[in-house]
Amino acid sequence: MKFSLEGRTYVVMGVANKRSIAWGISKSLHDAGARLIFTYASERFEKPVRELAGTLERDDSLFYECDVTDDEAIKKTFSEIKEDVGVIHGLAHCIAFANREDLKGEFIDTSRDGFLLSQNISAYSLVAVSREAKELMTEGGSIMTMTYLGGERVVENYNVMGVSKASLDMTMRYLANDLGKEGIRVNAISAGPIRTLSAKGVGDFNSILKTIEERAPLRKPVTQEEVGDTAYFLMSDLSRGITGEILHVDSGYNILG
Ligand code: NDP
Ligand code: N5H
Repeated sequence: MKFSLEGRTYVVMGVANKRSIAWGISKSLHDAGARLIFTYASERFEKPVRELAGTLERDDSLFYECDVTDDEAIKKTFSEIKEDVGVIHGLAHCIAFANREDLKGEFIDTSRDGFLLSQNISAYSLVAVSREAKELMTEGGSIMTMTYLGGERVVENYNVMGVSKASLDMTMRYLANDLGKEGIRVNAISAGPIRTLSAKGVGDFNSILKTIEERAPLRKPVTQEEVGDTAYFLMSDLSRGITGEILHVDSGYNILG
C-alpha cells in the first residue's frame, strides 16, 4: 500500500485507558503498519498501558515514563528512545490537564496557579517535547496535538482549558514554522466531545452529546477511531502538503453559528 506506515516508528503520549483518544490513534497507526512507542505520566499508568499494548498484533512496542512538566524527564525519555530505536517518524501529543475546580463556574475565578498549571501541561509541553523529538526525526516527521473548539470560542465550563487550547493552537503554528525547514510538519486535530477519563465528571456530558446529535451536520458524536484515522492521515505522506493546520474531526459542529 502506498501510504502504509510500515518501517516507521511513532511516539504516542497520553494513553490512560482504552477510551483515550491516544489509544484510538495508536490502533489506527498500528493497523497501518507502524511501530509504537508509548509514554505515560507516572508509574501508575505503566501496567494498564502495557496491558493495552499487549492486545495489539505487534509485540515490539516500547514504554517510557514521561511527566511532561519535568524537562529532565523529557530529555531522558527521548535520549532513551534514541538509544533504543534511533529514528522516529512522528509524535502524537494527547495530553492536557486543568484542576477540576477550574472547569466549572466562571473563568474569572481562575487562580494564577490553576492557569499556569494548565498552560504548563496542556500547551508548553508541546514545545518541550517537540524540541527533543525533532532530534530523532532525521528522516522528516509529523507531530500532532489534540485541541478543542473551546480554544477558538467561548464554550461553557471549558474556561481555563479554552485559554490553554488557544495557546496550544498558536504553539502548534509557531512550531510548524520553525520545523518546516527540517521536513517536520506540525498539526492539530480539533475533536468533538468524546467520553474519556478526562471528560469524566466535567460538565453535563450527556447534554453536550445530545446537542451534537441534534445539531452537528453529521448528527452523531465522533469516535476515538475517527480521530485515529485522521491522525493516521496526518502521520502519513497523504498529508505531506499540510502543516500548521487544525483539522476539525467533530461531525462538522464547528461550522455552526
Ligand atoms: P485521557 O484522560 O484519556 O488522556 C489525558 C492524558 O493526559 C492522560 O493519558 C494523562 O496521562 C495525560 N497527562 C496529564 N498530565 C500529564 C503530565 N504531567 N505528563 C504526561 N501526561 C499527562 O483523555 P482524552 O483522550 O480525552 O484527552 C487527550 C487529549 O484530547 C487532551 O489534550 C484533550 O484536551 C483532547 N481533547 C479531548 C476531547 C474529548 O472530548 N475527550 C475533545 C477535544 C480534545 P496519565 O494517564 O499517564 O496520567
Ligand atoms: C466544555 C467541556 C466540558 C467541561 C470541560 C472539560 C475539560 C476537560 C479537559 C481537562 C484535560 C480535564 C482534566 O484535566 C480533568 C482533571 O481535572 C481530573 N482528571 C484526572 O486527573 C484524570 C484521572 C486524568 C487521566 O486526566 C488528565 N487529564 O490527566 C469540554 C468537553 C465537551 C470536551 C472535552 C472533554 C475536551 C477536552 O479537552 O478534553
